[in-house]
Amino acid sequence: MLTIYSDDHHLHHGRCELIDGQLMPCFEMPSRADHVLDRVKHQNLGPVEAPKDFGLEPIERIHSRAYLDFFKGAWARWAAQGIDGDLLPYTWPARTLRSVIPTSLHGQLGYYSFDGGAPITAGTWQAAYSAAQVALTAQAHIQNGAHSAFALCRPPGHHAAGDLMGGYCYLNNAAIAAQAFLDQGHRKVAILDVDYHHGNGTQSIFYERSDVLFTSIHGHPEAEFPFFLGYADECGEGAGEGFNFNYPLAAGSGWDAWSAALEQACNEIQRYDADIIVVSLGVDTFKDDPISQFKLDSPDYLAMGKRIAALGKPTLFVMEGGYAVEEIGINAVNVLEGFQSAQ
Ligand code: SP5
Ligand code: ZN
Repeated sequence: MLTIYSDDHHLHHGRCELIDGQLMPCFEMPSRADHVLDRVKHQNLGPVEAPKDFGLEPIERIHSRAYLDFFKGAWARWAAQGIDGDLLPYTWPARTLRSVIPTSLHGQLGYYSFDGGAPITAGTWQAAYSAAQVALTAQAHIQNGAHSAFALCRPPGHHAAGDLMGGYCYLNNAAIAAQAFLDQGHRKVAILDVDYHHGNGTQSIFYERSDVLFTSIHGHPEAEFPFFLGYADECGEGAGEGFNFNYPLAAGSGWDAWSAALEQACNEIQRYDADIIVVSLGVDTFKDDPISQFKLDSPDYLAMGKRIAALGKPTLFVMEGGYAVEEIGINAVNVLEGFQSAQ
């Protein structure tokens, strides 16, 4: 399996995120992707290539021009104020407030974000832009006939909506790739989001559409981030009704409960008869993940890959979360090896 990887992810190294009432060192750190790359090489998964540059156009199919302009220019505006530290929001247009777009940097930052977990640093735009190109390059490889590819994206993407950053995510790499498949002639793309957290950004982007089926297995939002989306009764709206499937699971869930949900998601993907599958591959379902509450063990990820392979469709894997830094490589590559072994 071909892996697409860019060193540009090192340009994004946030200092702190707001978590448990404190500014804590970011769990989403550069060594995550380094460990995955090391494991890809160690296991001889296949060649590793740098991304091509497809420009902004395929990104603008998912994200608004205003959001992209803000994100691209935010650091320069912040640096001009001469304040030390990352750019982090602190006020959001919650209920009773107006969703106006203020002129001030922090006002706009609140408007274009939903949590205090996605700091903007000097290199965040470039890293996120390159991660989107990683996803698009892997997408192009499948478009040209490959059965699978691995987009080793960092920063991750599935929490990012059309004009919203948050949850360590800025550009929705999986959604950008899914849209590219459609723009290049495919009719139906299924997204399988296996990250521990609900992919609220991806769901919202495709919620009123039937050309992308969204399925997600995740910690129940009653008790888990992102709290305000990811319930089982969210089924899609308008033309998208019946094309959104959430499988929220209780804290402490292990492979038995998780694989039962995977079975249901796979049955929906089969019924949908997708041309292509995009997997939002988070491995923060691991038992030792520092911010998550599921109990999957490393061999379970091999079984996960095998089950996905049994769908028999061309499959693009897009890296999302996973914060047990030492094991993230083993677990992510286990999914890919499980997939390959079932070919
Ligand atoms: C891409 C991705 O996986 N994003 C996840 C963002 C999660 N941010 C909020 C984490 C809150 C964790 N709370 C448990 C803290 C344990 N001390
Ligand atoms: Zn996650």
